[in-house]
Amino acid sequence: MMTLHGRPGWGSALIEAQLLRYGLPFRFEEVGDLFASAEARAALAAVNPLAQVPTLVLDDGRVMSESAAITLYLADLTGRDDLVPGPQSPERAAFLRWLVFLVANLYPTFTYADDPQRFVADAAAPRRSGRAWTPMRCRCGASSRARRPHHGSSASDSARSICTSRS
Ligand SMILES: N[C@@H](CCC(=O)N[C@@H](CS)C(=O)NCC(=O)O)C(=O)O
Repeated sequence: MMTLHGRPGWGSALIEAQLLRYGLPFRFEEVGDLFASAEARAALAAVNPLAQVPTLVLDDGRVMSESAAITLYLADLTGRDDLVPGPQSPERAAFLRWLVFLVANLYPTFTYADDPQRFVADAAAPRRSGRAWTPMRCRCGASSRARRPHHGSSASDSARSICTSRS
Protein backbone atom coordinates (compact mmCIF):
# COMPACT_ATOMS: atom_id res chain seq x y z
CA MET A 1 0.00 0.00 0.00
CA MET A 2 1.22 3.51 -0.76
CA THR A 3 2.02 5.89 2.08
CA LEU A 4 1.35 9.60 1.73
CA HIS A 5 3.40 11.74 4.07
CA GLY A 6 1.46 14.93 4.58
CA ARG A 7 -0.26 17.37 6.85
CA PRO A 8 -3.89 18.47 6.75
CA GLY A 9 -4.19 21.85 5.05
CA TRP A 10 -0.73 21.67 3.44
CA GLY A 11 0.21 20.87 -0.15
CA SER A 12 -0.20 17.13 0.36
CA ALA A 13 -3.95 17.78 0.10
CA LEU A 14 -3.59 17.85 -3.68
CA ILE A 15 -2.26 14.30 -3.78
CA GLU A 16 -4.57 13.09 -1.04
CA ALA A 17 -7.55 14.31 -3.08
CA GLN A 18 -6.30 12.50 -6.17
CA LEU A 19 -5.69 9.23 -4.31
CA LEU A 20 -9.21 9.40 -2.89
CA ARG A 21 -10.75 10.23 -6.24
CA TYR A 22 -8.93 7.38 -7.95
CA GLY A 23 -9.90 5.03 -5.14
CA LEU A 24 -6.29 4.00 -4.57
CA PRO A 25 -5.58 2.52 -1.15
CA PHE A 26 -3.07 4.52 0.85
CA ARG A 27 -1.95 5.19 4.37
CA PHE A 28 -1.73 8.79 5.53
CA GLU A 29 1.33 9.55 7.63
CA GLU A 30 0.91 12.85 9.46
CA VAL A 31 4.29 14.58 9.43
CA GLY A 32 3.63 17.28 12.00
CA ASP A 33 4.68 20.90 11.68
CA LEU A 34 7.86 20.85 9.64
CA PHE A 35 8.60 24.47 10.50
CA ALA A 36 8.08 24.18 14.25
CA SER A 37 9.48 20.74 14.96
CA ALA A 38 13.04 19.67 14.20
CA GLU A 39 11.99 16.11 15.01
CA ALA A 40 9.21 16.22 12.42
CA ARG A 41 11.61 17.56 9.81
CA ALA A 42 14.27 14.94 10.61
CA ALA A 43 11.74 12.11 10.43
CA LEU A 44 10.51 13.18 7.01
CA ALA A 45 14.06 13.90 5.78
CA ALA A 46 14.84 10.24 6.37
CA VAL A 47 12.28 9.47 3.65
CA ASN A 48 12.67 12.54 1.44
CA PRO A 49 15.83 14.62 1.95
CA LEU A 50 13.87 17.75 0.96
CA ALA A 51 11.63 17.21 4.01
CA GLN A 52 8.64 18.46 2.06
CA VAL A 53 5.11 17.23 1.56
CA PRO A 54 3.69 15.68 -0.46
CA THR A 55 6.01 12.71 -0.21
CA LEU A 56 4.54 9.53 -1.59
CA VAL A 57 6.11 6.15 -0.89
CA LEU A 58 5.02 3.70 -3.55
CA ASP A 59 4.02 0.08 -3.01
CA ASP A 60 7.55 -1.13 -3.71
CA GLY A 61 9.24 1.47 -1.50
CA ARG A 62 10.25 3.94 -4.19
CA VAL A 63 9.82 7.52 -3.09
CA MET A 64 8.17 10.26 -5.10
CA SER A 65 8.03 13.95 -4.35
CA GLU A 66 6.90 16.89 -6.51
CA SER A 67 3.19 17.44 -6.86
CA ALA A 68 3.21 17.64 -10.63
CA ALA A 69 5.27 14.46 -11.04
CA ILE A 70 2.99 12.54 -8.67
CA THR A 71 -0.09 13.90 -10.45
CA LEU A 72 1.15 12.59 -13.79
CA TYR A 73 2.30 9.32 -12.22
CA LEU A 74 -1.06 8.57 -10.63
CA ALA A 75 -2.86 9.16 -13.91
CA ASP A 76 -0.44 6.75 -15.61
CA LEU A 77 -0.84 4.22 -12.81
CA THR A 78 -4.61 4.19 -13.03
CA GLY A 79 -4.85 4.60 -16.80
CA ARG A 80 -7.49 7.25 -16.21
CA ASP A 81 -7.92 10.58 -17.93
CA ASP A 82 -10.53 12.30 -15.79
CA LEU A 83 -7.94 14.47 -14.02
CA VAL A 84 -5.03 14.41 -16.46
CA PRO A 85 -5.99 14.59 -20.15
CA GLY A 86 -4.45 11.76 -22.17
CA PRO A 87 -1.71 12.20 -24.78
CA GLN A 88 -4.17 12.58 -27.64
CA SER A 89 -6.54 14.92 -25.84
CA PRO A 90 -6.85 18.48 -27.13
CA GLU A 91 -6.78 19.57 -23.45
CA ARG A 92 -3.36 18.00 -22.88
CA ALA A 93 -1.22 20.94 -23.97
CA ALA A 94 -3.05 23.48 -21.82
CA PHE A 95 -3.09 21.09 -18.87
CA LEU A 96 0.67 20.55 -18.99
CA ARG A 97 1.27 24.25 -19.46
CA TRP A 98 -0.74 25.23 -16.39
CA LEU A 99 0.45 22.33 -14.27
CA VAL A 100 4.08 23.29 -14.79
CA PHE A 101 3.30 27.00 -14.49
CA LEU A 102 1.69 26.46 -11.09
CA VAL A 103 4.47 24.37 -9.59
CA ALA A 104 7.31 26.30 -11.19
CA ASN A 105 6.07 29.84 -10.65
CA LEU A 106 3.42 29.95 -7.94
CA TYR A 107 4.27 27.13 -5.55
CA PRO A 108 7.78 28.45 -4.78
CA THR A 109 6.30 31.74 -3.58
CA PHE A 110 4.64 29.78 -0.79
CA THR A 111 7.95 28.12 0.01
CA TYR A 112 9.66 31.52 0.26
CA ALA A 113 6.88 33.02 2.39
CA ASP A 114 6.65 30.05 4.73
CA ASP A 115 10.13 30.66 6.10
CA PRO A 116 11.79 33.67 4.44
CA GLN A 117 14.90 33.43 6.61
CA ARG A 118 15.96 30.35 4.71
CA PHE A 119 16.38 32.56 1.65
CA VAL A 120 17.26 36.02 2.98
CA ALA A 121 19.25 36.95 6.05
CA ASP A 122 16.69 39.54 7.12
CA ALA A 123 13.15 38.17 7.27
CA ALA A 124 11.68 41.68 7.10
CA ALA A 125 13.46 42.45 3.83
CA PRO A 126 10.62 41.33 1.55
CA ARG A 127 8.24 43.78 3.24
CA ARG A 128 10.69 46.66 2.87
CA SER A 129 11.33 45.94 -0.78
CA GLY A 130 8.20 47.81 -1.81
CA ARG A 131 6.81 44.78 -3.56
CA ALA A 132 3.40 43.49 -2.68
CA TRP A 133 3.88 41.09 0.19
CA THR A 134 1.20 38.48 0.32
CA PRO A 135 1.45 36.27 3.37
CA MET A 136 0.76 33.05 1.51
CA ARG A 137 1.63 30.06 3.55
CA CYS A 138 1.47 26.33 3.07
CA ARG A 139 0.59 25.95 6.71
CA CYS A 140 -2.78 27.55 6.33
CA GLY A 141 -4.33 25.42 9.05
CA ALA A 142 -7.45 24.32 7.21
CA SER A 143 -8.02 20.60 7.39
CA SER A 144 -7.85 19.06 3.96
CA ARG A 145 -9.01 15.78 5.41
CA ALA A 146 -12.28 17.40 6.35
CA ARG A 147 -12.86 18.25 2.70
CA ARG A 148 -14.07 15.62 0.33
CA PRO A 149 -12.72 15.57 -3.22
CA HIS A 150 -15.02 17.30 -5.65
CA HIS A 151 -16.45 14.74 -8.02
CA GLY A 152 -17.46 15.72 -11.51
CA SER A 153 -14.76 18.36 -11.81
CA SER A 154 -13.01 19.07 -15.09
CA ALA A 155 -9.53 17.84 -15.89
CA SER A 156 -7.91 21.20 -15.33
CA ASP A 157 -9.32 21.30 -11.78
CA SER A 158 -6.50 18.94 -10.86
CA ALA A 159 -3.92 21.59 -11.68
CA ARG A 160 -5.99 24.41 -10.24
CA SER A 161 -6.37 22.59 -6.94
CA ILE A 162 -2.69 23.21 -6.24
CA CYS A 163 -3.75 26.73 -5.39
CA THR A 164 -7.14 26.12 -3.87
CA SER A 165 -5.81 23.43 -1.54
CA ARG A 166 -4.08 26.13 0.42
CA SER A 167 -6.50 29.01 0.19
N1 LIG B 1 8.08 21.36 -5.28
C1 LIG B 1 7.26 20.72 -4.28
C2 LIG B 1 7.00 21.73 -3.18
C3 LIG B 1 6.40 21.08 -1.95
C4 LIG B 1 6.33 22.04 -0.78
O1 LIG B 1 6.92 23.12 -0.78
N2 LIG B 1 5.59 21.64 0.26
C5 LIG B 1 5.49 22.42 1.47
C6 LIG B 1 4.14 22.25 2.11
S1 LIG B 1 2.84 23.01 1.16
C7 LIG B 1 6.51 21.92 2.46
O2 LIG B 1 6.57 20.73 2.69
N3 LIG B 1 7.30 22.82 3.01
C8 LIG B 1 8.29 22.47 3.96
C9 LIG B 1 9.60 23.09 3.61
O3 LIG B 1 9.71 23.73 2.56
O4 LIG B 1 10.53 22.94 4.38
C10 LIG B 1 5.99 20.20 -4.90
O5 LIG B 1 5.61 20.69 -5.98
O6 LIG B 1 5.37 19.26 -4.39
